[in-house]
Amino acid sequence: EMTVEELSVENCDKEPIHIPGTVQPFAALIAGPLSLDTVDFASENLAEFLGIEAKSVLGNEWSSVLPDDVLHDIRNVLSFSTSAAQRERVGQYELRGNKIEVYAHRSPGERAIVEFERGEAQPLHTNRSALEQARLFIARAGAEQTVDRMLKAAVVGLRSLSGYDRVKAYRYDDDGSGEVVAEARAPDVPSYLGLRYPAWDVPAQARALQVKNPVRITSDVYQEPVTVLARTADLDPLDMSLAHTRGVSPIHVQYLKNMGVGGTLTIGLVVDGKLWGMFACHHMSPRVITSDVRIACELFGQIMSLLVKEKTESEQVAARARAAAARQQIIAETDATTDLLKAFPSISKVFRKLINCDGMAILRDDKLQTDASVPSSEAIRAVGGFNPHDEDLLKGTDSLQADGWHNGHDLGDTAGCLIVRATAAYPLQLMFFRDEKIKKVLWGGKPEKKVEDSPFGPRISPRGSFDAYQDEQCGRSEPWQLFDLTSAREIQIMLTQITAKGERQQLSRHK
Ligand code: BLA
Repeated sequence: EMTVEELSVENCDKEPIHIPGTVQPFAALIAGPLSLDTVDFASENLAEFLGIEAKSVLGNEWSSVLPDDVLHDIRNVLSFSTSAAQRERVGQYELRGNKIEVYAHRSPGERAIVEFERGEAQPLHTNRSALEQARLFIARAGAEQTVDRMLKAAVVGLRSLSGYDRVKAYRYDDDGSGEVVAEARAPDVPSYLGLRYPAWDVPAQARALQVKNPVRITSDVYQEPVTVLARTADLDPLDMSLAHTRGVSPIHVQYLKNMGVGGTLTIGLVVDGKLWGMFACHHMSPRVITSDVRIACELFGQIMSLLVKEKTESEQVAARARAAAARQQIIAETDATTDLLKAFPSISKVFRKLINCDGMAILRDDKLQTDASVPSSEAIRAVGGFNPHDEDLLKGTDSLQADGWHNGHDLGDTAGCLIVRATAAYPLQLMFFRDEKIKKVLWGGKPEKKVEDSPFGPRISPRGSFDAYQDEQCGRSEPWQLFDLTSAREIQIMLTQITAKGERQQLSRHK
């Protein structure tokens, strides 16, 4: 196991955050074998919830800690959980004078983990129940037609449901970096809308956990972590992947402090089993929301994930239809490949609506026409260098530099390129270019002052993240999405048809 001293920005993806050995003070836990014979683990704050000292229960039977009816209910919950375990509510009980909410799940390694939270309901700021609110906001967000608009409505709803000061929808790129794409916030709270973060900020193991267990609460960045005591030192560490009270990584706590945040709630958005994004909720002061609100937020996130998939698919269908219509239009107006070159200035406008890019070129033999932001003509010719052995009619890269396509010629602002060719044998190609991403990234809110003296170095701050993001994304464009490839495929068909038409016309002219 790593100590805090060994942690640094270079190795934070190695921190075993699923076995922190601590819980957060808002809840306590005990754990042991599924048989509930012995208590192997107990958090040091157990007495605050159950009135029994943690030290005194280690090694005892569970029946000496909890009344029979509670144990009976816990057994029931555990027997229903499959190995893809879910944390489930066992019930609310009066335990030594305290109202206690009890939650149980099977942890990886076939252990029972039981979490105890305080039962007194925190008054919501409306008299609607959390579930009613979730239903209402799901309906409102779901009524929007596109993913972007849905997320804008979703953050407003989730802010109302969760009560956090600032709620952001964050979208991951394939490389684990990401962007704040929607935000709802209290008026006096700084905005993070449009900000980008490097993959480091949510390291790989934390992203993997967001898939396993989408709910993550950090109740108070100033809290003292509570140690989880083990019966003996030789037990395998307790895997808290699915526990809500899992202790927080010290390096992440520092990051949140540097952001000026007191407490957070994060809900992972998982589409087709892959992490797609998250809702990140920040409160300027510490905040614990009751488990039922947390669960309503989780449900909200699950349904948003499904709707992301649904709306992405219908956007895809619409894009395909638009591309097909444009294809028909261009084919009708063009009757030979030469004409495609001549018509390029007006046709490029149609293309650029189909494929989101910063510039375009058409290259036939050595004839070149360009529109908007493109690399030098030498670079275009090098990139488009016709190779009759290359069978790919469609190929793209988000980094010409990294993929070595440009032979060292000047790329200007360009970083990414998508090439569409008529046929493998015919040297006609359309090229779509994208500028380097960091040239376009805006640092939305005023960058906070750099935190130089944080124990983990200056990287752990919003401004430091931006510098790291710039390093990480240097020489890259936005990646080409499925969306772009769908349109590109339509354009490819069009090129083939135009080429065939041109060849037919030439043939009849020669007759
Ligand atoms: C975890 N970092 C996280 C998590 C988020 C972020 C959402 C998931 C866990 C949680 O929500 O508490 C980052 N939060 C963000 C970002 C936004 C946000 C990008 O609201 C944007 C709006 N973090 C770093 C660096 C390291 C690091 C450099 O920036 C390590 C060197 C570590 N981040 C780190 C670790 C975790 C984490 C270890 C896991 C924390 C845990 O679960 O205990």
